[in-house]
Amino acid sequence: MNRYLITSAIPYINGIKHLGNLVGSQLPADLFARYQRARGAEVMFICATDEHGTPAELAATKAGKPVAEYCADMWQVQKDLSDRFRLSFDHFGRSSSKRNHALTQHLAGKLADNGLIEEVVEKQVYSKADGRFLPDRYIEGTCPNCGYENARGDQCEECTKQLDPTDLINPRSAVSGSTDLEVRETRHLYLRQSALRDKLNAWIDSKNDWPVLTTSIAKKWLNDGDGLRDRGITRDLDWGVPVRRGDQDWPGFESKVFYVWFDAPIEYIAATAEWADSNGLSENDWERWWRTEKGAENVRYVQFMGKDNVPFHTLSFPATIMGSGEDWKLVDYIKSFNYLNYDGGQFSTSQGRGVFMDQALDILPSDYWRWWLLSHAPENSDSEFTWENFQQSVNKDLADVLGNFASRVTKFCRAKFGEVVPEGGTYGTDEERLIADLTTRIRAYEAHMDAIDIRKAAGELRAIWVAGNEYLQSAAPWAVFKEDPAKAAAIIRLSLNLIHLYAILSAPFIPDASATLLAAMGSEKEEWPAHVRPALETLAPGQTFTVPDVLFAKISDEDRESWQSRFSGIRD
Ligand code: B3M
Ligand code: ZN
Repeated sequence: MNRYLITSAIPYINGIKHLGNLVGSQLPADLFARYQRARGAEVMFICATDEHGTPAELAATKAGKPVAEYCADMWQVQKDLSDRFRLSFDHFGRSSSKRNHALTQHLAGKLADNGLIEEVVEKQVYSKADGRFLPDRYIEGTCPNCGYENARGDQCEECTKQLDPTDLINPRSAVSGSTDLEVRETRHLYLRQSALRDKLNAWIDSKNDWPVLTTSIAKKWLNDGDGLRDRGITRDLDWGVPVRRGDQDWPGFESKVFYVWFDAPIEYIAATAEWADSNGLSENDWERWWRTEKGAENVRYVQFMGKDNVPFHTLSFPATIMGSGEDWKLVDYIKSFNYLNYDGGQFSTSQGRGVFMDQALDILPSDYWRWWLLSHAPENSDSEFTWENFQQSVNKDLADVLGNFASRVTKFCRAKFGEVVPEGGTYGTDEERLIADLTTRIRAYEAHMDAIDIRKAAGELRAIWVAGNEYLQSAAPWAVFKEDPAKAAAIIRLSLNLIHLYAILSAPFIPDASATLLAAMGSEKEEWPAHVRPALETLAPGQTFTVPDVLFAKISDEDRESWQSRFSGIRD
């Protein structure tokens, strides 16, 4: 059996995510997980909240809560929203878990044993006004690489370059805005990534099937040399994984924690252990996903993330894994995404610009969003959300094509034959042509889904829905019925089966609508259509069904305009 380990980049705990975040990692990962499950694969789908580091501390301060309490509350908020978006994680963990503490400390110990950790006295920015060091996001300024003015101390969002706080031009404190800063000395642990350059290079070079977006970013920072500069993996912060060497103290580091980007990817592994713990399972049950000597060599590991996360997943995290010398599973395929923009600008958490997950669900159910976001995923370039485009996609694809098909077929059947699959009649050339067409299209759909070409997969699914509509239009059972009711019965029987087929094929994109259709068709069979002809005989004559409620309501111009103005400003 195929086995897939699927991880989504773990969202920072610092607030509710916007739709750009959602489409850049969690949602496409869910699409792939649902699809592989439907194809009969064994899937382990993992996500978590990223709870350490400056983003968490800054957000907790802003919310006026102790950071541990803030994280616990916000985990619940994010968990509820991911449930409501139908993100089908096997486990939604927390990077602050005991498991992650222990595993992070363990891996740091292994790296040290292997000579890959160095103690360095480094220069850090200290803010006199704030009375503290300003690591990572505590400091903002101009990116030395691209000139972006709001770059943060750990990374420039604009050009994806990993930075050190001292690299920034015109630096200022993110806490107080103070520019009264000085450089002071402090001791930190460095990961000697540069020692792994050849190994990493060879590894990336072997990944010739990866998306260009992923490899181009990885190679850019690898070849530029700078991406593999040895970097500090500890910080002068209170909140985080305490620095320890395995289960031993690390002398001189008692009051320091590991850097958030050191422990966050380790949480992919730790969250799988949390999954086992919360299901009363054994070590072996999770290790078979992660340790090659325990079966993980037969697992295909796929990661999903936004492009700004690529350097950490192609360089730093693999350096941790490789450097440990242990048999941890390395990623097999990294699907990365460009940015989704919002109505002529950028989505922005810090500026509260765009539509956030909770707001989206306040106005429409998740399937509407899932369909638009996935069918417009920013795969090959940045893409843009506009309300006009959203209205058009929902009204055309979901309401006019899929929803209307289900409604016309079931209502016509109820009127002429009752709420039961009619018997009689045989197939003619129209039906044979449809079956041949669907066979080709479903195989193409599978190929795009297997390749994680999301827009192409959505396009093929839409074409599959359109094929049913065109068939119905040309077969015209309402006209045929008068002359040849048996033929009309055959057309309708086929069409009812098409609804069932659509429910199965569409479930990875729009799980709720699919469940509604399956329930209406009164069928529990959810088998993936290996062959179209038998799949179109799933609902046998005599089987009862019900007319489903309106599957997708159209978005009116008034709604569109009111949402457009409601979400034009800045969220408080
Ligand atoms: N939390 C950044 C983000 O949410 C970061 C991802 C970590 S993946 C290990 O985009
Ligand atoms: Zn930059």
